[in-house]
Amino acid sequence: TKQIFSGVQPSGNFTLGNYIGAMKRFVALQEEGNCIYSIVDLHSITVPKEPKALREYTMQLAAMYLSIGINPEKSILFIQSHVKEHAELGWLMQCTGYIGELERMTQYKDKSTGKDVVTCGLLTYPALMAADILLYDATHVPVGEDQKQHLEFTRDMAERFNKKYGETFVVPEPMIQEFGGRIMSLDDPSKKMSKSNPNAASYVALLDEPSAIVKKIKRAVTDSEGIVRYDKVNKPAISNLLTIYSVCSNEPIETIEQRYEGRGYGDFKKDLAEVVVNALTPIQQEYTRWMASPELEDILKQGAERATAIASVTMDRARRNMGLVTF
Ligand code: AQP
Repeated sequence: TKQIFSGVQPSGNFTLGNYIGAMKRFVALQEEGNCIYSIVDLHSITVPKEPKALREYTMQLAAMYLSIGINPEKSILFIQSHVKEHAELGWLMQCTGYIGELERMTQYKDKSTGKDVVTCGLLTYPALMAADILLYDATHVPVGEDQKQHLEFTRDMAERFNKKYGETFVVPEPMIQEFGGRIMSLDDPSKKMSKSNPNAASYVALLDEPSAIVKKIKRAVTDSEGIVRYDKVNKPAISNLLTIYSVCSNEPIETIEQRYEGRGYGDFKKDLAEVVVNALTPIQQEYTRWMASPELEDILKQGAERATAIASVTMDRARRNMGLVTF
């Protein structure tokens, strides 16, 4: 059976990109193996947050996971900082990876360029991510395409550690969708849709009101050809909108292309907004329910216990193999 691990950062404003690229698949994967999903708060503090906002985002993400259909009886859902082994193995991974490898990461370059101050954690982020995955002997890791390089690093760490200290970790496989693995910004199809983009018109947030969704999609960048056709190279903006349409409506691209033959972008965008609103409305309703639910805390506590039971075994093995004394 597959052992599946993935995480999302509680940095607020979860976007359609997060949903289509990663979270939507988390739900389906519950039928394919043992799933372990984390709210990776330790990752989110690599860019310092207001304590109050971090607390809120964390609980909001927990509610969001449940709202999209993560079943806590099937899957383990937990807050990363509740399982201390993440920080501990993260350190061992920092002592396994090299600075040069970390400095080459495009996410690090993107997020550090032009900043007055950059935390140490932003650089060592991939070491912590490697720990997250390796702790659970994950065989499969569903992520968006932006995480591909970090996944490669995780595999390198597992192999390097195993070679040096003996068989300790399972080398995981990334699961990146060819279609939807990289949703682009609405205002610039050359940039990925990102929740930390200061321009809120660049993304659809999962919790956006219908009227905001309609407005954002109406304003989305297109091209001057006026033909609804999928062509990632020459028509990146329309291809991105088609991808969103297709995933949210569960219809193949060709069906959608045919529907808008001879019609302009106006009709297409109007319907796209409706499709997105229809996909998000039930999630938003569930979300309101979960945010008010007293069960939320218990689910996370239980998740942390179940996660610790697995992580502590791997941690012992890593400690022992590396030569840290264990009694
Ligand atoms: N635009 C995207 N298209 C497809 N997948 C995406 N993911 C993120 N953006 C897109 C995937 O969502 C999962 C959770 O992401 P994360 O919380 O770890 O943060 P991130 O990858 O750094 O995404 P953001 O939205 O850009 O967040 P910020 O702005 O805070 O950095 C991951 O599997 C990711 O691949």
